[in-house]
Amino acid sequence: MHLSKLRRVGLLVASAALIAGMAAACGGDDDTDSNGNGGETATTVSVTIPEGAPVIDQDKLKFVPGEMKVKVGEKVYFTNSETALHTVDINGENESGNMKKGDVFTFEFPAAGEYKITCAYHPQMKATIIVE
Ligand SMILES: [Cu+2]
Repeated sequence: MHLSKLRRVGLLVASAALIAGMAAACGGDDDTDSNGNGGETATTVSVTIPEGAPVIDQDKLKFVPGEMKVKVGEKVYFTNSETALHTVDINGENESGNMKKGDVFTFEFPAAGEYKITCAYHPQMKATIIVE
């Protein structure tokens, strides 16, 4: 359990470095990004969070709030308000990739149930989302 968790973090770090390296290698001086996904790794998108939408913020090494109820298919917004790098792992799967300060990750929970939210880097970061 502990071992596999550690390995997972190691893998994430490795793949993040790989992506950063690839982005640097592309450099904008050629047009090799022909796979149709538009070089999304380097893009900053500003997201407007609708009034009243469910938001879980990553701040002071916590998810705030630590528990939330949403409806099936409702879009949940995860934000990072601090300089520490975080992820949104849902039931142990890293869904967000690395989140820097100001990043927003959205997720629509497809089915009712209780979902455990964690961060790959900070084991103390936990939240529960109850989808009904
Ligand atoms: Cu974290």
